[in-house]
Amino acid sequence: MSYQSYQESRKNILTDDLDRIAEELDIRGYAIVEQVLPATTVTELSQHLDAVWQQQCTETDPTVLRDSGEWGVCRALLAYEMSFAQLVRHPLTMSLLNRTIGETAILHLINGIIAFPRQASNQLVFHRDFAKPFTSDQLLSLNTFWLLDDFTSETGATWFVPHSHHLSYTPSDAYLQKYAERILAPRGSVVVFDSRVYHRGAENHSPTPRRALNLQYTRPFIKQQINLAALMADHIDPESPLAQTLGLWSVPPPSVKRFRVPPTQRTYRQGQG
Ligand SMILES: O=C(O)CCC(=O)C(=O)O
Repeated sequence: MSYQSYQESRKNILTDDLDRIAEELDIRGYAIVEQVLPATTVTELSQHLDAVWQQQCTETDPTVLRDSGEWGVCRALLAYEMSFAQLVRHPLTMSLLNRTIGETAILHLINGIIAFPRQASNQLVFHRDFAKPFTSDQLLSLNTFWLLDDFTSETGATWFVPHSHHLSYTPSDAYLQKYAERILAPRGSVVVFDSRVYHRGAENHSPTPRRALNLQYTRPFIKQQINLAALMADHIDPESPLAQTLGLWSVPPPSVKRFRVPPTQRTYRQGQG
């Protein structure tokens, strides 16, 4: 295809699917990638998610979960089941992080989202996962949203508002409703999104729960939703790449004395950013 090339404009050339994902992420704020997880992995992770949810329902009274808007939100999955670690540093995620936030990105949260049939949830309202009253010329936060069930209009596929990650204000309800688009994709897909893009869940009209895993990554100087670094410290090798992604290499020194050690020994390691 021919196009007119201006001296001041660089034409984006796509050489592989990662280029396509990165371009859509930049321009639209999200991209869908199908057939990432094999069916056996989806089944295994779905079973683990169901088990963790049962456990979290015994730890916190379901009435409290409902009243606090936590119903169907299964937090800090990794602290309950290490199998979820395979998603934390999934090759697709790492490639995208390296192109966007940088390789020192840390995991901000790892939550399971269960949309039970015909049940209200806090996720049904348009929101941003990184809702801060400022914009940045560098990407600060990125999500990978793994679909464990088919996302259809019946099961309550998520709505996204393209381009809304660039806005410094919240669009009107009329705009959000008019321009939102649905993620219709099969289980095993992943939706990669800029955490500033507006999105919302939808009511599940099917007879079975609709499950997904939401992983969010930020630059390492941003605090985690739950202190995953502390929670996981005794369960992983502190020198492993997983430890870095869980935030164990970007811990503020706990005292003046611990700050005044050689920089190579600091708990907030050199070069983490
Ligand atoms: O469940 C959904 O479709 C949306 C989930 C969501 O908005 C979130 O986890 O931030």
